[in-house]
Amino acid sequence: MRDSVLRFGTWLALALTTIPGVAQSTDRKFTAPPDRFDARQEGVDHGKIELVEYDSTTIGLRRKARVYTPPGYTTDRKYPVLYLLHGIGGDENEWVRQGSPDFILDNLYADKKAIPMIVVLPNGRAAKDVTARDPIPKQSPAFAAFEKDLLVDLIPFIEKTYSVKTDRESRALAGLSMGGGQSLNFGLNNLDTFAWVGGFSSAPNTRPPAELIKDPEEAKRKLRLLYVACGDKDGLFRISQGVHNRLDEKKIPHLYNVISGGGHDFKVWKSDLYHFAQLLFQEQK
Ligand code: FER
Repeated sequence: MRDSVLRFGTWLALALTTIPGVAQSTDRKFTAPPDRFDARQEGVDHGKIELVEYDSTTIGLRRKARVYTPPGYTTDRKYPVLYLLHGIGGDENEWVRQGSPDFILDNLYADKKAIPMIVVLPNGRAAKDVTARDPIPKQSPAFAAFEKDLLVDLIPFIEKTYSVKTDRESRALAGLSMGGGQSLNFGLNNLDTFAWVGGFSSAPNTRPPAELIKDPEEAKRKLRLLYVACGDKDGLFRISQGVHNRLDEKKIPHLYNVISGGGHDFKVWKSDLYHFAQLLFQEQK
């Protein structure tokens, strides 16, 4: 009896992982990045990070962003673009100071593990008089207002300033915590602009899961990648769990990466960038 129960369990587990449309999201296993994946390595070509300023018609200000161009960036080629967003305490410098996005990508290119791309690191707090020191309720509307600034001001600025591809399949949007919530909210609300979306440890600014995707069929058709990840020791874990459950319910393909023992910190977010960047702008391996 016990034996047959066990065998039924094995059969069920196999069935769940092989029947199309059932729990497809949890199949992929993400391993920890290798040693020094985020370190500046000798013998590897390096990209550049520069500071740009653009006119925000949305906010009525000149606003700053950092832009990473890959090693050997040339106007003879057109590159896809990842817009990578920060958290509640950050700005355009947060990823650069704490997340080593340039070294992570330099090292991936050197190993031919990622398609050369431009990474834009905006300031996602779109307001005249709100700072990282303000309480969350004052900051939240500024993070929400960034949707318009991004679509109307920043993306057009990037596309006229850099040698980039401008179709939806050449734009990705991802971010950490508040930026993860922004990425899910803005990305899934603008599938004609973004085909690749990632939420890393997304915060409570994430729309309620039932409201995130208005048209599941459109999402299935247009999304090339939806990556949802969180550490299981993160106080915000339930947000990503809720999004994942809703996506499963609506059978929307996505990758769900639960980082075992992971907290709300850059150890997790650097690992997310390492995995997410390898999946971008190409057929899934
Ligand atoms: C909250 C807790 C945390 C919240 C936002 C955060 C909007 C954001 C954290 C971060 O960006 O690191 O209740 O509400």
